Amino acid sequence: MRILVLGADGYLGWPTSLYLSARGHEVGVVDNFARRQYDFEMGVDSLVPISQLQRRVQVWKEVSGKELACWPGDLVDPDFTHRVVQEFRPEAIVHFAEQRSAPYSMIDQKHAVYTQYNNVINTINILYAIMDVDPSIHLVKLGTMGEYGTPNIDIEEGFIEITHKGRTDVMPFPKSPHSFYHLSKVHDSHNIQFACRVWGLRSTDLNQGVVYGQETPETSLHPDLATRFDYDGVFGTVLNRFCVQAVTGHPLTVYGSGGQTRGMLNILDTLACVELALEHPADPGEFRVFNQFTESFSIQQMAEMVVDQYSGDATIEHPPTPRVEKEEHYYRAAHTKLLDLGLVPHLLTSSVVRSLIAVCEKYKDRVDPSAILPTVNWRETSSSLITAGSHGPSATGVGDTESAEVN
Ligand code: NAD
Ligand code: USQ
Repeated sequence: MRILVLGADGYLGWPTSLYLSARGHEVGVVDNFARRQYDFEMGVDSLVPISQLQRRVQVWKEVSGKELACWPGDLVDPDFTHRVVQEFRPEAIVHFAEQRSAPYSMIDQKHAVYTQYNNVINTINILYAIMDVDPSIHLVKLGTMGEYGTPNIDIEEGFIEITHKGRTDVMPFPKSPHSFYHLSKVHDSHNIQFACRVWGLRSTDLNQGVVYGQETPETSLHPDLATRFDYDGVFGTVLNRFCVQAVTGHPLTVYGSGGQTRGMLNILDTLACVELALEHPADPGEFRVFNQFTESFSIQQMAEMVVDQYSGDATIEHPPTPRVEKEEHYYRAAHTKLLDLGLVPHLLTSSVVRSLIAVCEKYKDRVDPSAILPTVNWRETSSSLITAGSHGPSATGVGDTESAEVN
């Protein structure tokens, strides 16, 4: 299959590109390096060193004999997006290319606007490019479980049958997202569903949970093929962060009571789920939603797992949550559709936690302790990014970067 991977320089896009290439697909990779720019802005870096995209592509060719067609550029630019789709002529597009941090989207107005503009507009550009070039292209879009929030009822897989005043219909499941970032995914879902309904496009929305892990069989082949690993208070996700905190002697930062429950999955399952969606495409006109996670845990449970598996002393602290979220709640979300297609999950066993801790041990000298604590407060309209060399919102500069000139 000819597959275009958007956001291919990122945490998940890069290993997915290698995984699909290794399986004999022709893969094109697109990225505007915005993610690297956020690191510069915040004065932080990936725990695991990463090479530039062009170097990664070159090393992959040396290691595997396979080529990746490389398209540096910004999907917010409609001409660029159209040209890539026109010239590469994919049968499927996997779309990872968004600003994906909830705290980043809550820094201040500029970052909220940047996030929604970047994510919503680039997705609209992709829909137009597909419609103009080849409406049979299957769009596999990364959404998020956080679109649903934490309602006091079971979460269904995308849609719910509602009977209202004696009439019944199947409607999108009600959304109650956690942040301006998560809201951007809701807006994307609506736009994609609309394009499927009105233009007959085909799409799978993968409502993914929080991902953990760093190594895949392909990225482990050479140090220059490694994918990024974020641990800072803005981009680091919870389990990855807890492992870094344990190995650096920092108390594990369970926000609030830690009863927040989230769907989780191993990075290896992200790759497998994307492959399953590609192998079993949506029908023309179909907008399909898969809930892409394998297990759910409370934050407190995950912290305790890390403490139990770490060979040294690790402690847990409970700072007040900087977010506005329920700290104790009901959580039961359906996630059967990918299992029905054949997903065999990699579950969060003790040995998986230990292997994640081992990655963190290997690179712990690269950790900047000042980047660990959260600085973005959901209750304020302007938060400081207290990292090396950065002193508040005026120093964050997202609107000053070429890729983010949106205001
Ligand atoms: P990431 O930030 O590491 O990667 C995203 C990539 O997209 C980056 O390399 C960035 O430079 C690129 N990008 C952003 N805007 C772009 C644009 N306008 N044009 C071209 N490239 C652009 O994020 P990730 O963790 O790999 O996540 C990938 C996707 O999966 C995101 O859509 C995210 O919302 C979703 N997701 C991630 C997780 C997780 O735990 N990491 C969980 C659920 C869903
Ligand atoms: N949390 C802590 N301590 C920490 C970090 C996080 O208690 O040090 C808590 C948060 O308060 C939250 C939960 O852990 O309740 C998850 O936070 P997170 O930062 O790991 O994940 P989140 O902000 O939800 O975002 C991540 C990805 C995002 C993706 C989402 C999937 O960054 O791209 O969409 O996971 S989901 O959560 O299912 O929406």
